[in-house]
Amino acid sequence: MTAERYNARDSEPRWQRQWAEKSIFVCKNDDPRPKYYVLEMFPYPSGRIHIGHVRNYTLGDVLARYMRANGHNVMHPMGWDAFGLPAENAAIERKVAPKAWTYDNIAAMKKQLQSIGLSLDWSREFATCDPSYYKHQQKLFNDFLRAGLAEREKRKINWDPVDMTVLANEQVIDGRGWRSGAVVEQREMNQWVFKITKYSQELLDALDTLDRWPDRVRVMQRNWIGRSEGMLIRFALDPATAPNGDSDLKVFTTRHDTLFGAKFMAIAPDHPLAQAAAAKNPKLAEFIAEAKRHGTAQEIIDTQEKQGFDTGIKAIHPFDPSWKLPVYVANFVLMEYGTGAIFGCPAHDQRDLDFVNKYGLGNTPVVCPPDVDPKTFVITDTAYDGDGRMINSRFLDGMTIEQAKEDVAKRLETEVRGNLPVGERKVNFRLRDWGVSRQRYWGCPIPVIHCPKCDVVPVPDADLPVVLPEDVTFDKPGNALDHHPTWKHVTCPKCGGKAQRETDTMDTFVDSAWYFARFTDPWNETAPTTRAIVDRLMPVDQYIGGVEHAILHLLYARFFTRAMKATGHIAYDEPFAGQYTQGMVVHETYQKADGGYVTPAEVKIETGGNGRRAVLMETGEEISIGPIEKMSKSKKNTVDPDDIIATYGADVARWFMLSDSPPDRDVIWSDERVQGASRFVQRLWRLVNESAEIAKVAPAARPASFGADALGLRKAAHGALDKVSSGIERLHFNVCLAHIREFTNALAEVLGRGGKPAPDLAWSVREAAIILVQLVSPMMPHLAEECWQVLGQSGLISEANWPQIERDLLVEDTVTLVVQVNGKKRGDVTVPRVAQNPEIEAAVLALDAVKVALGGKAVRKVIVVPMRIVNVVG
Ligand code: ANZ
Ligand code: ZN
Repeated sequence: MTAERYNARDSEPRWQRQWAEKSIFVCKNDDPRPKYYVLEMFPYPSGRIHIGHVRNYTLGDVLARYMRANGHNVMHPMGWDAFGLPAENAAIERKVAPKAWTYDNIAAMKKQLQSIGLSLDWSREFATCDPSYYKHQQKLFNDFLRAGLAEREKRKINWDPVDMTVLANEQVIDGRGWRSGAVVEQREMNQWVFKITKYSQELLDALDTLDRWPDRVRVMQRNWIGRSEGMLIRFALDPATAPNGDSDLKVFTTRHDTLFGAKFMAIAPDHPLAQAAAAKNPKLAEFIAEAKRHGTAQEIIDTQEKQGFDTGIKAIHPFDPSWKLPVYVANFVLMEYGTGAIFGCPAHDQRDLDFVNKYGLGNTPVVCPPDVDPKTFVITDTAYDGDGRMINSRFLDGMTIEQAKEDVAKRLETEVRGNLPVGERKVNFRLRDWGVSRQRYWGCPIPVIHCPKCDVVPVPDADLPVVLPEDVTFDKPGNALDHHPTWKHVTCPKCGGKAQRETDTMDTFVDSAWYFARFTDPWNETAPTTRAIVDRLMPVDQYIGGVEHAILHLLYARFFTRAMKATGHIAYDEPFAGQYTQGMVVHETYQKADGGYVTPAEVKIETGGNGRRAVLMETGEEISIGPIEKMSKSKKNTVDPDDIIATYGADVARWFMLSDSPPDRDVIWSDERVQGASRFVQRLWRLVNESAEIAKVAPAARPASFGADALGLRKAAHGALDKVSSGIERLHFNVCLAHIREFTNALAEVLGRGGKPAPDLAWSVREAAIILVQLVSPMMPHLAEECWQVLGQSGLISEANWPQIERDLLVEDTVTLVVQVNGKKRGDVTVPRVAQNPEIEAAVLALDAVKVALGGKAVRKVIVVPMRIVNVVG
């Protein structure tokens, strides 16, 4: 009998309704079973789910369903990262209120997410723009402020002089305001910062404990924190040349061993000494203004040409009072790093070398590579930053770099000028404190009040939340909170006088730095967390998201965890025990002769003798097939999840997402392969229906013994069960799918034999079909529920326990054979089960024990008794 085709459109909504009605994915905080917390990075409510979301949430869902079937109290929540600029842009462009726009988008995207069949606990849902969420964030801010973990600091911001507004970095395009086109200025303003640098060393050290994080993410964090061991050295300034009587120039260096190779000093354009010198030198002032116009951010500095301006100031070498070094203002020295000043050693630093070659300052090598003659060692265009011995360095000559560093450090630490040591050892971090002030409306208000008498006064905890006003207008550029007629005018909580609210809101990275902790008890109205609950449900056991968040989001979350611990909100140290970065969904691009892009839906792919060609369906025009790229609207190479689900069903989309590549690699979207996934769904459906017919006549009780056919099938079933189970635990989903396909073939082969199976085989077919359906249930849960019914199983498969593996059915991949020489046991050898005699013989003859026993005699014969013994006759 042939079953009807599986109809996803009918089946999927039906099961989704049942799951929701029975609340089976709701996690109870008092559930006594071991907890397992799976979390995918929550989405920004842009309006529509894209295919990358489908991949992200499917990966997490497979794990969540698997852990649930394995007896865990699984928490798999979902929420919305809902503050941010796009809502304000929509307000400006389309005149819709940011709040309405955001919540409408959330409603639309929630429907879409539900159509994917994810096992989410929606009872914990919140959006970061809910006052009931950001109220607690404001409380955390207050706590951090009291604990010295939040501070006010003068910071540079991007100022648009035409729109008279502060711009986010993303709003500065090629140095100009995105809307006005005006050249953006850097201004100093008071900003709130979180003191993440207090934890620099700890954030670095703890990376070593995160053994379930990808190495590349840990490396990226390590580099971002950027620990350097070096020295601060005070160079004396030649009094005859120093402006304003400055006597010292302090530099940070990691290469104090190279001091005798110094050729110049360089300071940042905004270094105080540069400012002082510029006051007397208009040309220098102009140079500095120009450098600042280009920006002083690291990325800009790395790409622009190195330029300097000789200030005329001279610095004196710490080991030789007669040695004077020119002080330049240079566009490659950052004010924000170290001391904003360096000594340049061109022979051993490429940047310094480029600089001296441009200004004719020459170089002296002071480290000679091993096996190179110091007399002939010269540097021209390529600096040498490798290992070697010191040369041209007076008392350091002959030392290793490390010895020279140590010697210099000891000397400079003990040498005193003006009551202070000339040098001190210093550990420097690249990590900066986290500036969180944003001059924007759609964000969490920073809960402080500025009073002319009392200065900064936190809003009392009892008065939280400070709620965003909804009656705002966006007709003027800048921060709508600032323009609001009444919102910012308040009385000071301390003195009762007239005061003003802070109108800055928090960086949206703050919202996402602790939401995962809030999911543990989003119902707590009085505190951000409930200690007894959060400390039990956290950390997140498996966090999954895009690699674009490998640095900032994950680092901020790790900082927040420490700050929340310090202020008594939690007890654990790290938020994410396991972390996984998934690859992107990519697709071919298609271009017309005129260069315009066309969507995959408009293109027909033809495969023929000379490869693949693409034609535009409407006109038959030949289209060129471009490179495979990340899906993007501009390249029109996107596929809409709604279309895919409507055409094939969510299970097919899920199966495809898991099948082709390991989850951390990019997956190439291909219609042909999606159709392949769809065919597999129908095949599985047919096989399960056929198996169900046999299952009906199978004995209920387990047979006492199994014949060869039945045993073969059982081995295939339990082998697949074993491999898929461990594969899911390691997130090797593509490998799991390959094993499932292989097992499906084994079952199909048995069914294909036809005839009436013996009772033991019939029993084994039923067992195999049940296992097969359970194996696919984390990946294709709707199809699995439908099959579960066909097989006459009770309840929902989403609530069923994972099948028990019968270990004695697991076929060993290798066998161990006894090795004899002339009939006497000399050892044993382990070979692949499938190994043929020549391979076994070679392995045996390579054994030391065999060589010794043969004592140089030639081998006459090797006898292999399959699976048991190898006898070497010599
Ligand atoms: C002399 C020297 C000689 C250096 C040499 C390097 C090689 P990391 O490892 O990243 O900490 N430096 C210090 N402050 C700087 C600033 N504000 N802007 C630009 N460069 C700065 O790098 C430390 C090195 O970067 C320091 O060591 C300094 O140059 C430079 F053969 O001092 B070095
Ligand atoms: Zn006051």
